[in-house]
Amino acid sequence: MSLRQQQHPLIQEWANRIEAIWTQYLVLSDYPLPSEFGHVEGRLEGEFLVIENVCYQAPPFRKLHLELAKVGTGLDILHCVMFPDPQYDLPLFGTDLVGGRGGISAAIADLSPVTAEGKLSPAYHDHLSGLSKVQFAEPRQLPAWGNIFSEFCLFIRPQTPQEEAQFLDRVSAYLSWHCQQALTTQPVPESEMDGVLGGQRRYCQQQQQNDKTRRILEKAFGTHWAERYMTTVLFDCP
Ligand code: 18B
Repeated sequence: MSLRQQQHPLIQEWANRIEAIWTQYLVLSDYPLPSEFGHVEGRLEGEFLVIENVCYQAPPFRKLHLELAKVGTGLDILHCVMFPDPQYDLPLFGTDLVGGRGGISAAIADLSPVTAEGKLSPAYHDHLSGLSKVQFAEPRQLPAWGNIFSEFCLFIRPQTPQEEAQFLDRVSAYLSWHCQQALTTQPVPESEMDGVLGGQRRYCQQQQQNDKTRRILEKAFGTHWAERYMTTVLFDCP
């Protein structure tokens, strides 16, 4: 049985939808992830940690990364980030689902701005502002490093199957819109590329401060490996 089939149902569904939306809108080709990182296994406090990575490139994205991880039988994780080519002033789409036996504890998705002013473009801002309002019983508080996220960041602990479905619908809408928008976006002039790159770098630096992610990787694979993985596979910057 594949790792995906052993994951929490919401994780399976979100992973399938992400791939379906990518396939619908983008022209995917393989991304050369170092082969040692495709499928990874380690041990965490006597429990097994399995990681499976799927990675593509597709104009105008330099890297589309979807990762599924399972820690023992108790913790399932989905992680996904879409990195645009630095010639495009596009936000970074990122999402994380973390689930235990008690259900999904963290469901996060955002379109995070990369420009110096930390603002989404008017097109994104207007579109996202215009979506119907959604309410969740248990919104969660972002940690301090989360100042990279936009005002449209969803971070919740879903309470019911209805809330799980509502989360999926909303974040699928973010992702579909983002793919369509990306395809019509023009490259920035050379002089603005540094600003975009700087924004992507800042996003990666902040994400690398997520101790909850780092701790799991360190326990299973050691500090050195965790650092390399977080800076080259999860949040690398050109
Ligand atoms: N992340 N997550 O991706 N993380 O990668 N994640 C957790 O219920 C992993 C991203 C984000 O409250 C938790 O508290 C592992 C992206 C935020 O301090 C665990 C991997 C985003 C939090 C993990 C992984 C992102 C968070 C705790 C590699 C957003 C809350 C779960 C496979 C776009 C942090 C909980 C806080 C939490 C683990 C966000 C265990 C190992 C792309 C904001």
